[in-house]
Amino acid sequence: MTGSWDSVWRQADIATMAATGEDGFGAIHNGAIAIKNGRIAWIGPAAELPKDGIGPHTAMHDLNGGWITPGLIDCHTHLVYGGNRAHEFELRLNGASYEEIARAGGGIRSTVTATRAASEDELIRQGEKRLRALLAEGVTTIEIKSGYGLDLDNELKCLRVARRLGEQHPVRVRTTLLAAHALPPEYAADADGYIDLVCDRIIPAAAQAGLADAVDAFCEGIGFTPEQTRRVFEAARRHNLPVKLHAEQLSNLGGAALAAAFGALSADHLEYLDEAGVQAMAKAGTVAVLLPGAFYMLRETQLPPIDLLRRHGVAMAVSTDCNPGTSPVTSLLLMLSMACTLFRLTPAEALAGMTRQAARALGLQGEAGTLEVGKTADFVVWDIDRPAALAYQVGLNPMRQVVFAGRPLPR
Ligand code: DI6
Ligand code: FE
Repeated sequence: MTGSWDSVWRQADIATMAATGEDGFGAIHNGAIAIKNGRIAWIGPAAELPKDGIGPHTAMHDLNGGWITPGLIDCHTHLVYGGNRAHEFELRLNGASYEEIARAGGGIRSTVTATRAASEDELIRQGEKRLRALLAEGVTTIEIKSGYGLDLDNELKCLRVARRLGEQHPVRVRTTLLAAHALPPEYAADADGYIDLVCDRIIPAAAQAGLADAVDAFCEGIGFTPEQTRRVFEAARRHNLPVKLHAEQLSNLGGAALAAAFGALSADHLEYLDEAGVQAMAKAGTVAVLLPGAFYMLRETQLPPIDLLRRHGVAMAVSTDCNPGTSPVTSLLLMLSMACTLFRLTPAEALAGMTRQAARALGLQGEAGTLEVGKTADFVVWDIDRPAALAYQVGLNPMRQVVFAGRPLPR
C-alpha cells in the first residue's frame, strides 16, 4: 500500500457490472469502494476492507443503504444541434412518414439549417440543457456526434462544441464525426461529390485538429450507400480513427457486416439486421447499440434481432440516440425501462448496456463501464433496493449521489 486512500464509500450494495456472475450485476452486498487519485484502489465486501488504507486524511462516506452502479454511459447521441422538430412530430402523427418528410427536404436538413445558423455559444446553451438532464440521471460518460453541420466549418464547429461541453461539465465526452449523416442541400444531386469532401477534407481536418475520437455514417436508403460508406471508413482508417455505423435502421443494406469488416466499435439501430450481419458482428467483436427511443418515436414495429444477438454472443449496448428527429430523448433511465419493455432485455442486460457494453462501444472498456480496481472512479449511488428498480419505476429519479473521477458532485 503506497499511502492512504483519498476516500472510502461503504454501507451500500454494489452492482459492479464486472463479472457476468449469476445475477448479471456482479453484485457485492454491503460493499466498499476505496479511491486513490480518481481511480478505484480497492473494491469488495466492507468487512474485508484493509484497515491500513484508511489514514487521517481519508474521507469516509457511510451511505446507510442503497445501491452503487458504475456511472452511466450514453454511447450514441446527437446532442449538439440547433432548433427542434416538434412540428414534424405533429406531421408524423397526422400520417406522414419519416422518409417522406426527409425526402421533402425536412427532417435532418431542417436541423442542418438551424445548426449552421447557430453560433458555438448558442449551440453550447442549447446542448447543455439536454446534457444537464442526462447528468441528473447519473450519466458520467457521453458520446456526442456531429452530423448537422455537413460542411467543413460547421462539422468542426459542432465537434468543438461537444469538446467544450466536456470541459465545462463533470462528464467524459467522446466525439464522433458523422459528416456522412445526410446530403447537404449544396450537394443535392451529387452524393459522391459530398463523400469526396468528407473523405478528402472533413475527416483529415477533424483528425488533425484532434476533434474526433471516431467516425460514423448513416448507411441507408435515405442516407449513404454501402459503397459510399466504405469510402468513409477507408478515409477514417487512413487517419487511424475507429468507426461506427448507423446500420439497418429502416432497411437491410448489409451495413453491419460492412462495419464489422472494418472492425467497427459498434453498429447501431439494427432493427432490420439479419443473421449474416449478426455473425459478422460476433466475429469482429462489434457491439450492437440498441436505441429504443428511436424505435418508440417512429412507432417502429420491426424489433432488432435480440435473440440472434444473444445467441451469437454479440454485446448489446443501449443508448438514447438523443436527436431532434427520431429520438428527442434525454433520459437514459427511460431507455433502460424501454429496453426491457420494448426489446425484452433483462434488467441486467439493459443496465450492462449502459455501463460495461456502452464502454466497449466507445473503446473505453479499459477505463470505464465497470467498478473494478484500476478503473476510473465514476459511480452513482441510488436510493433503490435492487438494481431492477432503475428500469421499473418510470419518471422517478432515485439518484442520490454521483462520484465522477473520484470526486463527489454537488447535487
Ligand atoms: N438515424 C437516426 O435515428 C438519426 N440519425 C440517423 O442517422 C435521426 C436524425 C434526425 O432525424 O435528425
Ligand atoms: Fe443516431
